[in-house]
Amino acid sequence: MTELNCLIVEKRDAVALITLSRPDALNALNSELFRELAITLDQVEADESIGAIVITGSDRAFAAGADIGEMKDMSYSQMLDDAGLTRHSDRVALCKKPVIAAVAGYALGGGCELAMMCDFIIAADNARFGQPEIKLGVVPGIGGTQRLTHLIGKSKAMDLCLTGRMMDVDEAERAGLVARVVPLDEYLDVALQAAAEIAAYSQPVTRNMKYLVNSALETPLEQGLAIERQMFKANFALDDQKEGMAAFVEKRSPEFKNR
Ligand code: DAK
Repeated sequence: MTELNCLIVEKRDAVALITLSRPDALNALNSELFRELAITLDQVEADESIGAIVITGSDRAFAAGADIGEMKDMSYSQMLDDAGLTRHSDRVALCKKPVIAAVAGYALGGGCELAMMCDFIIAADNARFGQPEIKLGVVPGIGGTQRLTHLIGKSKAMDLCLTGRMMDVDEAERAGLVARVVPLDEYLDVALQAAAEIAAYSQPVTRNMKYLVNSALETPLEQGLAIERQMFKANFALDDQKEGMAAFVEKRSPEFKNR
């Protein structure tokens, strides 16, 4: 793998564990980190032995937002250039393999947005989420008004975006932002365990599953149901469908071959 300054990347059997690592800045997201994340995801996607990904930070912070020091003097034309900070900022949302965010501590601004780009969030009981951009004189830029509103509804999204307040993990779970809340000393293991479980399934099926669930947010119900029905039928072109159903009938564990 490429030498990395802002990430630690480990392979845990069929799971890639990506740890954001800028401890002096609470993992603030700078252009180097976004670039490294994009390169890493390119490599992980190309590696057939990896079936799922976990992105995590530290116990104190998943990420406290974009790097304000890097961003503060940028001009409008630099922003429009789609270089540096803006270039790779949505790469996680485009990842074809399942991605779990394992969040502890602060997930603010771009940090909350990065967690929402993942497929689901497993949070430690000290996690805090928010979109504090309003306090800096800007609106969110990578999903804070859009994905957040899809996930938790207009009223709470307005509350968070307009006041810039943080919500604790219980409120985040009630609101539907977080899939599971676990004690701080367990959140990473629980996320890795969930990722290992997913990685053992058929990769073409997990990829289609992501596509379908994401489609539900963007297509009318009738259209979404039609796509789902077609994809269900298309599963029968996969050896993995034959294997999965044969294994059930033969009362054994399936061995998926990703084809
Ligand atoms: N950027 C840079 N440094 C940060 C940082 C950040 N976002 N957050 C924290 N740090 C640094 C602090 O400056 C401090 O550094 P030193 O002073 O020690 O050198 C160190 O991390 C520890 O932070 P604190 O001393 O402040 O720690 P506290 O426990 O007192 O407070 C805090 C923790 C998370 C409440 C506080 O640090 C804080 O409010 N941080 C800023 C949170 C924030 O406003 N985040 C939103 C940033 S705006 C886009 C891409 C991305 C974005 C938008 C568009 N495009 C591609 C279009 C995203 C925008 C944002 O995220």
